[in-house]
Amino acid sequence: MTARKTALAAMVAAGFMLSTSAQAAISFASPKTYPTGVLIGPGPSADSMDSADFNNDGNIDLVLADPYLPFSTPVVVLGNGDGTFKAPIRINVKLKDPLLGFLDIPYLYATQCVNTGDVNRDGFADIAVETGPFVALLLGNGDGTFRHGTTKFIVLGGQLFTPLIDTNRDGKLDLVTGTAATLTTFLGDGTPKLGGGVKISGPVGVTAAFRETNLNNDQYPDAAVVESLPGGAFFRGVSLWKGNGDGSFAKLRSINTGFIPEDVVVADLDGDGVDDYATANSFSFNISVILSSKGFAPKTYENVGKAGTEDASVQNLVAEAKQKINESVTTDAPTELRDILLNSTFQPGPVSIRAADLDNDGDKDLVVTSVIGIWATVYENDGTGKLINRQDLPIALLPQTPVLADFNKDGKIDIAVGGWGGALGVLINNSH
Ligand SMILES: [Ca+2]
Ligand SMILES: [Ca+2]
Ligand SMILES: [Ca+2]
Ligand SMILES: [Ca+2]
Repeated sequence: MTARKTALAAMVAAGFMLSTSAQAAISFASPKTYPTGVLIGPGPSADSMDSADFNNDGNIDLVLADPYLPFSTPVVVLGNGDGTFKAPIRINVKLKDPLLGFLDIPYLYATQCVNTGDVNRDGFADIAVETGPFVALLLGNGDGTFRHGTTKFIVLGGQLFTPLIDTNRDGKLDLVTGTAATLTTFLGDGTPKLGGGVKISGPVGVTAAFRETNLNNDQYPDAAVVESLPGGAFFRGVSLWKGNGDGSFAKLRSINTGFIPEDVVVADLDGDGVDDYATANSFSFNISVILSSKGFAPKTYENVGKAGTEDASVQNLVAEAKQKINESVTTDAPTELRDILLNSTFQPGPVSIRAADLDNDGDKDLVVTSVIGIWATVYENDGTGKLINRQDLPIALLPQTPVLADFNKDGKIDIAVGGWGGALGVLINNSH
């Protein structure tokens, strides 16, 4: 109680958003812990844990990177569908080194990140990993086991991520990763080989996270990238990139955040139809919330009028906005994206941030894990992007990348996160 009062007082003192309005409270049951076999933890990569149904039983499963010890392949933890998890299974796949070529060797460098998706479109979830100077694809067999898909050489960049995104909307997943001074996209051809060619985007500073976003309402995914920007937002930025539709991206602008962000989450936090952003700033010990409005997306302007209005002034606004959007995407001029930057109060070394509607009230709430501590910090969204009712929930020792999903199929989003000591902490959502 005292701690809560102190936290609230600190929030008021910091001028952070505070609401006294009654809200449906977010609550979680006491944490349960399951073994992962990943002793030091799945690592600080923005994507050190992910989820998919690997054994096709309808239950959400987890995969964790094991980044610290050589020969450490990822670990799969199968879900029982009731919020509990089975014993961990180390993925037993050899990596064919594309440089040496003649050897099937275990991973030399351990796995730094994991991202799931069905690359070869066989209905079974696959896993993309980064391991040393390689990205590799582990093909799911649909029973919780995997086989080697492909391995590609990369020139290492900063923090590691391998999201599987259909960048050119051809129905085939592509693999995007951060490389030295660039972003590299391996275009998928629907086969296990990711054989559709390579696209390079840049230049880019040292990258820490890559998330899909929508900047301009065209059919192609855009990107929010956590990036240190020499000469610009040095060590403190998230940059927004327009997807060119061919697998490459063009940087439109950067936004200053707190110091050394490690992760960014994309979510429409204020309900205006435009993506907003929040970053986990590991060295300013806070999170930044960037509310976008009247941005690249004309949708905001259309919302100026009431639904179905024929008001000419609104139509003019829309036309004007579209004109500006066209200008902004064809030049490097500052865009119309207006951001409101709000920094939270103290977080002990926040490294990961995720969004989901935890109380089923229609807005995305935030979950932050901090690598110095034992907590998943939950912020309730009041529907306008203001974060209220902060709760620091014990979940695991030095918790790293959380996965938000409904593990027990009760319609409420739960939290799982791997931490040190081989522990998977799970918080089951029991909000009313
Ligand atoms: Ca499953
Ligand atoms: Ca597959
Ligand atoms: Ca909510
Ligand atoms: Ca649930």
